[in-house]
Amino acid sequence: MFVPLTLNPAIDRILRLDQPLQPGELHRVTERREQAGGKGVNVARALRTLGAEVTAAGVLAGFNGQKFAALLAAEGLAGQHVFLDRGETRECQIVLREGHPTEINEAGVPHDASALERLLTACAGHTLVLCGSLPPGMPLEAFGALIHQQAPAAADTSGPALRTALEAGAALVKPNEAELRQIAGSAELEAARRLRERFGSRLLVTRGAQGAWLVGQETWEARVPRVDVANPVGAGDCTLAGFLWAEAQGLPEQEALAWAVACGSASALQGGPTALTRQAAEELRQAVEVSRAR
Ligand code: TA6
Repeated sequence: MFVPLTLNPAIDRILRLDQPLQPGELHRVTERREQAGGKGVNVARALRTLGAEVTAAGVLAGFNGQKFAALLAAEGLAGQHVFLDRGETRECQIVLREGHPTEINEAGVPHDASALERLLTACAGHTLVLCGSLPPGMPLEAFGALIHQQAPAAADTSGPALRTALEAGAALVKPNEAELRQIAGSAELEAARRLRERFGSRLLVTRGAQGAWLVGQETWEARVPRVDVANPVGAGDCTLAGFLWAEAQGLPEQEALAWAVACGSASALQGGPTALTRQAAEELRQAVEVSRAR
């Protein structure tokens, strides 16, 4: 079973506006939706859609934590949670206008190692995937030790935590181009190759409409036809899920890469991870081209 662990879960509040977001202006909300959020939850959604057995894990707190668990259950997604006795699970506001998201993410609730340890004990023996930003105050050394001890299938995070994941020997990391630039100074393929040479991790680099690179022993490039993007939020999470699922089916990594970009594009096309269907991913999979990157 896959266990995507969202280190810093959130209630995602998705707001559609009547006009483009402009600082200082009044905006009317035309549609409002709340859902359990954070990258691991999206990974769990996409894995379930593909037919995998999955439980979304996270450390929750307060009323928002209760709400998170209820929202997850309402979607029929299995959850494994530890509740803190203080604080509030954070909220992320996602403002959508014509497919362009503006995200305003709160920092989250701090917690010490003991909550995480309890959670990991409950999830032992399953395929762990570490997802999203770290909770405030979590030392990078503790995150590095987590990777070292738990050997997750992948770590999808950003900034200093992404660098720590590489230093700790994560099997697979999934930066987008901005995250690659943050830690490598460039979003070029050569920068990803240098990280691979230095740290040994495989890198799944998501490139939006350009597709993705997989940088491992070999380097693969996947291209997907352009789609009309309804909501790109969470597309990278679905890309990771598609890759992990396909490799778990025994497919070679270049085919897993094709499934990965098909899932990411299908999610963006269909309106996000909650709307993703396996049929759409399968259809796009036929249109994905994978080749060795030079
Ligand atoms: O990838 C989109 C998303 O999963 C949103 O659901 C939102 O909750 C956010 O990412 C959290 O990301 P962060 O990097 O703040 O942990």
